[in-house]
Amino acid sequence: MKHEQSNTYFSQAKQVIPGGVNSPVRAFTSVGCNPIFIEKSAGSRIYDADNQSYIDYVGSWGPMILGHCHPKVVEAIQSAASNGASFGAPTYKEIELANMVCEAYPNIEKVRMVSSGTEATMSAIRLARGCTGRDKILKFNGCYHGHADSLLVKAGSGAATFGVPTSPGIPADVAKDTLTATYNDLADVKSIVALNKNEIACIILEPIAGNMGCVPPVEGFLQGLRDLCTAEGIVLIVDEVMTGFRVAYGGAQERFNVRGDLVCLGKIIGGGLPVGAFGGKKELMDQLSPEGGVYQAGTLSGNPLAMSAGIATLKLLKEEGFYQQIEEKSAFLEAGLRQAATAAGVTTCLQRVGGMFCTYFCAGPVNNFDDALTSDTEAFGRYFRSMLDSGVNLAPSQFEAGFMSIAHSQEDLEQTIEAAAKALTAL
Ligand code: HOZ
Repeated sequence: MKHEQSNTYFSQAKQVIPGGVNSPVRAFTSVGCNPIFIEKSAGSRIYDADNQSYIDYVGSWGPMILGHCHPKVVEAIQSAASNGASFGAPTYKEIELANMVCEAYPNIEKVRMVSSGTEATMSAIRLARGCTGRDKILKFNGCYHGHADSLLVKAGSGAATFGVPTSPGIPADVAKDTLTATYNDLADVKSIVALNKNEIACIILEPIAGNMGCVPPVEGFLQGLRDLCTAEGIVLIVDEVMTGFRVAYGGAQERFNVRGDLVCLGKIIGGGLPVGAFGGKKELMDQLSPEGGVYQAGTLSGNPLAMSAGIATLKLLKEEGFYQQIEEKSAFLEAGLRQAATAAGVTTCLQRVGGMFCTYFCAGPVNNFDDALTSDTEAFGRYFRSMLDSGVNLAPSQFEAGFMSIAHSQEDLEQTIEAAAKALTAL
């Protein structure tokens, strides 16, 4: 495929936007080609500036579980916009979405809306620190929780794609309070906690890591963290920005039956509009300002357009059989991709939970970030470019997850498998 218009736009963008993009992975740097500029979308497809169509498995990095431009979501946004784009004052829609979130997550009794996943995790950590009076936090190598200073340490995809584990610009004094452990290694966590007794405010994790590809928790890992946090008075923050309403209506916590003290949400709850949220039990959440002393605020928090898109989206997800259909589509794709790799004689490791998946170019299994780094990223780059050329849009980094939507048709899936067979054979 030719990308003349996209290439022209990219040159123009680089003049006025750092690297030509407003979020680094979008620059396609690690896959060895220029980014495509998107003009429009519908259902399972996006269309670039050269009017070429692609079956889309990025889905705005997760939110578009209904596919693009679902008529009910579009209508909800249009109708909200006609009443006003932003007030900086409370609206009923905030209560409606908060109720839906609380119903879906029994450990969320109160929820605060923010404008991005980064704000959600940053604020949840501040709350955990405020509630415990402790400064240190523990995160996992390869887990990404947005780009707040204390969380941009060994942060997976965005940073890993560019080979910078921890960003310059993070004060050493801030980074020193961020401890890192190996994902899926409970013994490692226990020894770090023992070494920092009564000093750790929270443990934060992606319950299925989606910023080092797609790494499910091994048996007992989540429950082990839960027990450890309870015993040590540590706040367990489950970052479900990616997995919430994605791998089940109640997210990974429903799927694995383990509950955090605080939960971060984003992506799907905004139906594609900028949103984030964090919530938990009343005792913790009531320590937030104005009830309590932990400050957190935002002009666009609870924005009526985002609330409306989120409400419309969640209503559709509640329909009978929704997640079963996502599972079936994803399982079909997984089986086809595995078969294509075997037929081509290429060693791959496909990992998937519900509608979230990743193909690594190594034997696997991939249980942590070091395992993910064994994937042949050059091979991934060639695979990515061939798929794009065949009209399939994958995330432009080995360390990101792919996302299925309800709009992907059987024909889309078959076309994707065919494209993969071609790409893998040519590797
Ligand atoms: N690494 C981010 C998603 N996991 C990238 C988001 C974006 O570029 O929009």
